[in-house]
Amino acid sequence: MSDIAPKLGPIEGDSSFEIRSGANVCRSNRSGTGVENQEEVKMKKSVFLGALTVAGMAAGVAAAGTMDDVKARGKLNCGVTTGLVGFAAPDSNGEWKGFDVALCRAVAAAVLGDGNAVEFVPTTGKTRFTALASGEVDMLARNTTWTFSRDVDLKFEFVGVNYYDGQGFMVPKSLGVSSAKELDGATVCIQTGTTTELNLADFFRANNISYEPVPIETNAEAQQQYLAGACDVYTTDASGLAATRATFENPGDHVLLPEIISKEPLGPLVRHGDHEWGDVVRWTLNALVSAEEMGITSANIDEMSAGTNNPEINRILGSEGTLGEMLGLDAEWAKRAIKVGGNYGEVFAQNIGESTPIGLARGLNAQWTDGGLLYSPPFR
Ligand SMILES: N[C@@H](CCC(=O)N[C@@H](CS)C(=O)NCC(=O)O)C(=O)O
Repeated sequence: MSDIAPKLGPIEGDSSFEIRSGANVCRSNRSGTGVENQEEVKMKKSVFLGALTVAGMAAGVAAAGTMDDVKARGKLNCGVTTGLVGFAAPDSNGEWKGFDVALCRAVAAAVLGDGNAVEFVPTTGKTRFTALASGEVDMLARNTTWTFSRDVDLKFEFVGVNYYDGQGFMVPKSLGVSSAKELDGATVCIQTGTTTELNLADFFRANNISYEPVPIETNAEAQQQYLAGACDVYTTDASGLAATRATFENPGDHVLLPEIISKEPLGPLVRHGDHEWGDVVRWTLNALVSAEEMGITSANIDEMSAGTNNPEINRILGSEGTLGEMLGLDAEWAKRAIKVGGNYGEVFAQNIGESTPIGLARGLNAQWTDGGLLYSPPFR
């Protein structure tokens, strides 16, 4: 971790840094009813101090020009999770695989011509923002929810949404619970520094029920604690619950409760102020989404890039127009990005889709043409 980490994270023993709720760098309280008024007052003070620190760092680092740094380094430093199978985790050969990993590789292929030119930097819910603000990573592709305070206060730029999600609850079937509203008095495993922590407090408060948080830092730890019975419930993004349950020995012994208590638009982010770099990451994601909409797949991309009778496909794949040049890249940037892992739909199907153990339906993540929310702006 970079040496500026302590500036961003909560400082032990300094009560003014106990909760950075608005910025989602928080420590759980164990009072059982979520965030209390007294702590909200402290939060305001710490958010102000934290914002100054982060703004200073982000501005300093962004001025350097991330694209030039990445090109000079010959490698993209991509911040991912510490491990969430299907989204980002090393396989048995130590090779990073997953839905978020595919986006890192696509950006590396667009900028550096090589989808393997990526240093995957594991980050937790707590360390991810420090890693990005300090310049330790060039981007985050890590189950991170786009919120007002992360954008405005922490000074990051979410360049799009690659997974529309919401927060859910998982319980052992043996608990006999069928609704989150029946969880009064439950112990809840929850990752610190997340929106999850804040939504949980809101949900229990709104329903006038109490809980005992069991704070944990990584998904691996959550899984361990939950399976050991240290908490009755595990709550996080519904996609994360599905991914975690898929790794259990007996997934059928655990149920996801029907309530989805929040909106969690998950997407890649970069530092505020470096628009050239933000554009590259944004349009790489858009290229994967548009490719699916237009029927460009890893199987037909070579053929299509020779030219088709659809001008937008030609502009994406570089046989017409100068979009690559406008980005500071060559004509084939998007072709390379799409070729690495396929279009958005291929990446989804291969890593987290219905035919994988994670088994996620496209749902909100279907193309707008299929009733979903995926909608890339036009390539023109
Ligand atoms: N989307 C939420 C939660 C993100 C989060 O940290 N999720 C956990 C649970 S699915 C995760 O990705 N853990 C992976 C890890 O521990 O490295 C946020 O942005 O705060």
